[in-house]
Amino acid sequence: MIDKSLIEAQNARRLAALQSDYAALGEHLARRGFNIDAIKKKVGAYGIAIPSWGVGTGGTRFARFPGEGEPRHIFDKLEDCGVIQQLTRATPTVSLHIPWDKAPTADLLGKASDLGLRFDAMNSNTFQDQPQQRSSYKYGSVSNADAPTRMQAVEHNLECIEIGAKLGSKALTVWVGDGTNFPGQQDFTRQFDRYMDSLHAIYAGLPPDWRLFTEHKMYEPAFYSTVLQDWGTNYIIATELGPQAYCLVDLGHHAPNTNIEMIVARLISRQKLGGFHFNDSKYGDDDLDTGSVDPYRLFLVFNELVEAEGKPGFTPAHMLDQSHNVTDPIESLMVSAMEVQRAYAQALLVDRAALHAAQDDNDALMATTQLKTGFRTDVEPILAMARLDAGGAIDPVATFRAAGYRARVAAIRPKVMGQGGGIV
Ligand SMILES: [Mn+2]
Repeated sequence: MIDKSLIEAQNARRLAALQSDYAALGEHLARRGFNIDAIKKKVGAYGIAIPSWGVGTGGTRFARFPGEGEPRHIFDKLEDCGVIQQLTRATPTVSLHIPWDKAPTADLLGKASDLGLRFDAMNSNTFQDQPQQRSSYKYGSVSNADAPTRMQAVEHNLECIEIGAKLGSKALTVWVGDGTNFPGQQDFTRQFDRYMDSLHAIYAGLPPDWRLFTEHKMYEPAFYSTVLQDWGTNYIIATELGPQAYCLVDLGHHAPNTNIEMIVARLISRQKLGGFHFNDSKYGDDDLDTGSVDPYRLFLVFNELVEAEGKPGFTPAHMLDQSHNVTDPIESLMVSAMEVQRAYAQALLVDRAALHAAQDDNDALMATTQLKTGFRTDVEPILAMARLDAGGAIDPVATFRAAGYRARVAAIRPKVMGQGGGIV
């Protein structure tokens, strides 16, 4: 963890400027009818989960270039997540991936408690084979034509629920790589029927206060068809499974230029939006840093979420899901968590009454201007003040660099040459 006195010293250098910027923004927002402290409170309470695998350096299907001081195991990963939370105060939870993060639950709970972290949704892994595994997932997992293979995949998901229940998790996210690479390789309908049978068995194992998130993805690792390829199929699945089943939207899992905010609105309207995997993309499932390419799209998603705030049962889960190939993963995750909070703050600064009035008047220009006004607001003083209030850093990246954390852990964590990114 980062020394508290270093954070305080770093903050002291930036405090006067922040107070001045915050006061100026407060005045500006008051003229627009917003109370800056109320916005800050909401932003400060907005948490985003860090995926355990995100703190390692990612890779592509061509190569992986390991970074300095990468985490060796789940306890190193938790420490890195602890630093991200310590500086940003935006990431109070960690999402585990089984079996990568398997460890005695008492040790996991103890470490998380020491670091001020909790556990978010559990993630199952049936897209690769593990040593000593009975059946291979080469031709699919929960939808495999072979019944014992499907059963093995179901059992793995039930084990994830069992582990998660001990850790205080309340959700299971199921993403599978099942699909085909050739027309005719599998019968679409029979494959999907097998998927549904398996998911029914997993759903039956949910504790009553748990949610099941199914995550659609258009393509990859299968490149001709994917068993759960889009939000429509995802909606069918969540609806057929029952009230504890929800759709998870990974921003990168759609065709380029897909209107994702509209998908979000549709799922909200039918009470089936379970949550998000945040990232950004240019061409496909690029897993680029959240908000790095198209921050306006992220804002438009949050515009829908703010519009739905307060609806009964509306509690979407939020996780970053991105691959860091050329940056320090801790720095990228800190910046991305702040980008999520930024989009939320900007969406909170849309004049909803004026927006609705313009929509009712068919005044397209004024309606879209209301959105732009929110998006154009520089909310950085709100985010920084929320962090400061919570004991975090005014400038997390500068403070992280000043602390020399990466060099310190690099001295005790050897470089691991590995293949593949392990990003879902
Ligand atoms: Mn994902």
